[in-house]
Amino acid sequence: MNDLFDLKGKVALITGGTHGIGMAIGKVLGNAGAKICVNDLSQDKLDSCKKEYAKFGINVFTVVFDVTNEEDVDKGISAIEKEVGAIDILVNNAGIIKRIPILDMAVADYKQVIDVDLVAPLIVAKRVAPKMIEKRSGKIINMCSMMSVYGRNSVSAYASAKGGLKLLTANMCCEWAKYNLQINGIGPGYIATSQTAPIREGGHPFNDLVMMRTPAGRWGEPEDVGNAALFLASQASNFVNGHVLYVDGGILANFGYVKGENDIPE
Ligand code: NAP
Ligand code: GCO
Repeated sequence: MNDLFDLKGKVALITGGTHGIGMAIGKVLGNAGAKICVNDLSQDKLDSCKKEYAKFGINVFTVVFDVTNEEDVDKGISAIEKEVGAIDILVNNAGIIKRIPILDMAVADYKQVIDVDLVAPLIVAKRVAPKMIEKRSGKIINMCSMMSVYGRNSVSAYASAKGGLKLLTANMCCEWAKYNLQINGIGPGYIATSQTAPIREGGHPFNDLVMMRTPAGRWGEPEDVGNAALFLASQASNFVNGHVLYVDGGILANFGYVKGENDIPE
């Protein structure tokens, strides 16, 4: 059973893996034996993440590149292929969010979120998939969201991107599954990271909403997502394809509120 989750000899790239969900995924896949590569926009963040990974015995390979820039991505992936090896597991994790009501949002802001959260996973996958296809083996995990299926006020750009990423994942599956590539998404619910800190900390009312709407009654931890990524990166998921695995404490299953026992009329 353990061999199914053994990633020894595999090379994994987690984009934006210097903290948050990406780092949690890097630690779990590294702990399963994969050689971990991460990129970021910032060399400083890459340098400090090296120390954090090292605390877990993971010697991470770091490379600076902007996932939205095709030339940058090509140079970055070439460096990984030269120094570490061809990528077996790609986690398209890098992402941004802008919380701006539609009428207040500049089109440039909308386009920037689409570029990072939807176009960049295409750019990176287009660069990585050909070698996976040659090898007839590869795992791609696109970081979707519960906003791949739900909207909410102020996150139109983000939800548009994550909704598109759900169907880009399906289309990668349609075109590449025949080469033994498994391309799936992960749809985290509300996870305690720097991205959600503005709506979670300081008594923000959104925190109460998440606590009431999430049957598990808590925010997710990055490690909750990391564990799901191990399944989708391993042999255990070889017949799972084009799927989005939601890691959300049950929020998508819940129309109602959860507040203690029977506080809300049935
Ligand atoms: P985060 O803390 O904001 O981390 C995002 C990472 O992406 C950062 O390392 C960031 O680097 C990197 N990044 C952004 N733009 C980039 C670019 N152009 N090129 C390279 N790297 C770039 O977010 P998180 O909460 O860990 O989320 C990670 C992923 O999960 C995102 O795709 C997010 O949409 C998704 N997600 C998060 C939640 C949640 O509740 N937290 C829920 C569902 C989905 P810098 O720090 O240097 O900018
Ligand atoms: C928000 C949050 C969400 C989470 C996540 C939920 O402002 O609603 O940031 O978008 O990041 O995507 O799945």
